[in-house]
Amino acid sequence: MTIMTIPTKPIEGQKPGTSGLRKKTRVFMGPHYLENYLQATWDGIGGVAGKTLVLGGDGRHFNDRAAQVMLRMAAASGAKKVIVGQNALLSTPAASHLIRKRKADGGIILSASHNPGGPDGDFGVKYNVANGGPAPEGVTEKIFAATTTITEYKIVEAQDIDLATIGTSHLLDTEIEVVDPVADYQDLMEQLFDFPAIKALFAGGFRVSFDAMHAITGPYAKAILEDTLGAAPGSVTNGVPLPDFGQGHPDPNPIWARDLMQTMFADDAPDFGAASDGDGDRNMIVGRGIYVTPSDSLAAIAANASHVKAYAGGLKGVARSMPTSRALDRVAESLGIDCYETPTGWKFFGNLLDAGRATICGEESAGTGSDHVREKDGLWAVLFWINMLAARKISVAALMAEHWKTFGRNYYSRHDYEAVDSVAAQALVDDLRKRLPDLPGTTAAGLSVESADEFAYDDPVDGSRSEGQGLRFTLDGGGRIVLRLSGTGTEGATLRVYLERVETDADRMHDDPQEALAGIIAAAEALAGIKQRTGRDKPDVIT
Ligand code: VG1
Ligand code: CO
Repeated sequence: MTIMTIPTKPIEGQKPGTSGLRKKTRVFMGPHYLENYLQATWDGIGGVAGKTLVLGGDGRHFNDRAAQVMLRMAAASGAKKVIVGQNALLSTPAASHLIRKRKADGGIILSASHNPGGPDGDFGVKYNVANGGPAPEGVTEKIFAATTTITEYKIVEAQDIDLATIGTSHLLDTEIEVVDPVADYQDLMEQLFDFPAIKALFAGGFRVSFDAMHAITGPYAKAILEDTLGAAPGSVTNGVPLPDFGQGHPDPNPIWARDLMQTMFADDAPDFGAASDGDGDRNMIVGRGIYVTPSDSLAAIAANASHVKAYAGGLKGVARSMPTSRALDRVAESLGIDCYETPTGWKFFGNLLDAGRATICGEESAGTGSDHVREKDGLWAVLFWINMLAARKISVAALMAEHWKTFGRNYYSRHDYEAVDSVAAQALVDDLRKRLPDLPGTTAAGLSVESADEFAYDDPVDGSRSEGQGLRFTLDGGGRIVLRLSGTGTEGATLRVYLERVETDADRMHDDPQEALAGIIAAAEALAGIKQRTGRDKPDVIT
C-alpha cells in the first residue's frame, strides 16, 4: 500500500450551503470532485493526522464508493481511527450520537438529505464537528477557502475495505472499526423515552404507520418500533434503504409522502402516522385525519415535554429557526423560558445546545431535536410524539385542538418555487431588499406592513454574526411573511415563501390553512411579484 499524491486544480462551486455540499450525483462522481472536497475538508480543519472520525451515509447511489474514497484519504493523511456504520450507513442523528459517544474529533456524513438520489439525483457531503453538530460557518468558510487553493490530494492505493462485516481492520496505520449503525442510537432512545409505556400502548391495539421512504430510517424504525416496542409487523413501510429511494423524493411532507397521507385520511386510518427523510433527521407527524404542521409539532412537543421521561425536569430554553412559526414562542412564554430565533439550518442551534441555553430546537422544514444529539432527529420526534400520546392517553387531533385552544393557532404554510431561473430569483430578492426601508406603513393587498427587514443573527454564545438570512415582513393582525432562497438545491434557485397568521378566535381554529392564509398569500404576491418574476402561476410544493 502506498500513499499517492495526486496533483489537482480547484473546482469551482464547492461551497457548502445550508447543510454541507450538495451537487448532482454525476458531478460528485466526476474526476477529482469528491477527492478535492475531502482534501479541502482535511485542510480546512487543520488536518486529520492523529484524529478519530465517524463515517456513514444515507445509502444513496455512490454512498458505497464515496465511503471507500474517504477511508483511503483519511488513512493517507494519517487519521488515527475511522468508526464506520456497517455498509457505510448511518442516519444523520446516529452519526451525531456516535461522534459524541466515542468522543471523535468529527465525522463525514454522505448525504444530500431530502434531495432525491440515484445517478441522476443528488449527492452530498457534510462535515460535523466534535460536538456532533454540523460544522459552523467559521469552519465551512475555511473548507471552502481550501477548495479554491487546492493543488494536490493524498490517497492510499488499496483494495476496498470490507464494510459489511462488523469488526476492526487497518488501512496503513489507520484503524477502521465497522459498527452496527442502529445499536447505539437505539440505546439512547431507550434512555430518553418510556419504552414500557409505549409497549403497553402498542399492546393495547394502538396502530402506527411509519413511512421510511426507502431511505435510511427503515432499519432504525423496524428495530425500535416493530422489534422492540411491539408495533404490528408492517407498521414500517418502504423500510429497505434503496440507492435511488425507489425513484422517490425522500422529503417527508404532504406532497412527497402522499401514500402516508392517504393512509392517515382513510376511514380505517391508524392512530398515528409518521415519515422521515433521506438521512433520517426530519420527521412528519400525521394523526388520524389531521396533518400536524412541523411548527405546530415543535410547539406541541415543547408544551408537553413534562410528560416525557428525559424532559420531565423542565426545559432550559427552546429555539426555532427564523422562518418557523411563532407557535413555539407562545409556549415558551407560558413556560417562562427563553425562545431563541436563529437562521435556517441546524448548525445555528449547536452553540445554544452546548451552552445549556436550549433543550429543544426545531425548524418549519420538519426538523425537530433536542440536546441528546447535535442534529435534528426524525425518529426521536416520532418517539416523542408516541410517548406523549401514551402518557396523556389522547389522540393527535385532540391534542392539537387542546393546544390551539390554550395558545391560539398560528396558521402556517410554506410555498416553494423550485428550479426557478437563478438570475430571476436573485433579482426578486435583491429588488425587494432595496425596497425594505420604504415598505413599513404601506399596504400590501389591503394589509398594512408594520415592519420589513433582513434577518441577521448575532450568536449569543460566541458573538459571531450571520447576515442575509431572509427578508421578513410583519403585517397588522398578526401576519408574517418571510422570503429566502434555499441553500440546499442543486438546480437553479428555489424560492421559499413562509406564511403565517395568528388566530385567537376559538371558533376559527379549524379552517383550511391555505384559506386561513389567503390574505397573507395575496400580500406576499403584492410585495414580491412572485408570479410575474418567476413565470410560475403556483408553487411547486406547499407544506
Ligand atoms: C432546508 C431547510 C432547512 C434545513 C435544511 C437541511 O434548507 O429549509 O430548514 O435545515 O434544508 O435539512 P434550505 O436552505 O433549502 O431552505 V436536511 O434534512 O435536507 O439536511
Ligand atoms: Co435530512
